[in-house]
Amino acid sequence: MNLEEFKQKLSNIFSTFKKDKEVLSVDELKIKYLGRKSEFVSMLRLIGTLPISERKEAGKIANEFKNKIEKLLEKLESENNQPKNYNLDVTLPGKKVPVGHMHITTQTIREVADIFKKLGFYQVRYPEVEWDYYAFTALNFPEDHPARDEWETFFIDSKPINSKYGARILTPHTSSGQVREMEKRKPPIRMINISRVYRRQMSVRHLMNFYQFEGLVIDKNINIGHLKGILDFFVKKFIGPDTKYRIRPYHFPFTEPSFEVDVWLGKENKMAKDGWLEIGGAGMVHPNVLRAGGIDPNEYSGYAFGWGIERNKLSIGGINLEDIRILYQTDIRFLEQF
Ligand code: FA5
Repeated sequence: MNLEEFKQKLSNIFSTFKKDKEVLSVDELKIKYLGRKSEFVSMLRLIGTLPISERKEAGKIANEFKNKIEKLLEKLESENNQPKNYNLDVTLPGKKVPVGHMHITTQTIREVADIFKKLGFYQVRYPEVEWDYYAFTALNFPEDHPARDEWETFFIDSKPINSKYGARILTPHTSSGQVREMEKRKPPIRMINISRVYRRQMSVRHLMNFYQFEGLVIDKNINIGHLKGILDFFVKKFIGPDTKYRIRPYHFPFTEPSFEVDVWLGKENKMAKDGWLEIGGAGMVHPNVLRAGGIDPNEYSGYAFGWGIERNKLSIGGINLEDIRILYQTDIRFLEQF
């Protein structure tokens, strides 16, 4: 090889470098063009084979080649370490990743729990798979009394399997936590039991499984004024300060007297009946229920209320659903509004 051929070879290497820098990364270029096994390094070894008079010039040319490549690599590195035809425009706005949030029911459970916790209630949760005893018998429902039918219960066992507790069921209401709580704790009791309940019901106003929140307060000298005060506070805080509602006499075997509470949603509201939506039951704890929980009704009295989480949420102004079941149809277009 002579100097002329040496120059030509380096110039050829530079031409392929120019093409490669469009497709290879800076690291790959460094290895291919200046690395130990590169063509350039093997050319340096050839300098010693040139005529002595040409070696100095060849060394100078090789040095210039190396500097030129290094400069270009530095430039590429500062241009984001990407080959030029890599299609990335860092100035474009990023893609929005959809962000989920808590389901409307979970949000409501938390809101309700917060309100009652500030009023001195503690939160508990009792079994969803329950004994007939806690859901009915201990709550003063006589055996085979038609009032049980109102709860449209799912039975797990068709026959009673326990002489005291009866059959196993899916609890149809959170009131099953009342006697469980009394067995666990002596008065004063101020529980809020929020749990899932099940019923053989299905309509625009009825879900087959839904949530209830159950308040139970037992202490000395508890009277109906305390119950009304709590319900009034809750309705105004949760639904709104100007909520129109009514407390209507009703019958529950486990409270005496008993009431139902309706909220006025207006005639045009699709969930309401004649403008009113029933959101919960309440009353003074029946003496037989206190006895079942080992509490002396001559010494203590109490009140209880059991309301539906979903129905309460839907009674907030502006939410006007045609069918309560949409809550659990996992329709993102609906859920993302809350
Ligand atoms: C009860 O379940 C009583 N345990 C309430 C109670 C507790 C009364 C303590 C006295 C003392 P009721 O069946 O009415 O009562 O249900 C109470 C509330 O649960 C209803 O007002 C409604 O808000 C909700 N609810 C009842 N059934 C359904 C259903 N199928 N789907 C959605 N919400 C329902």
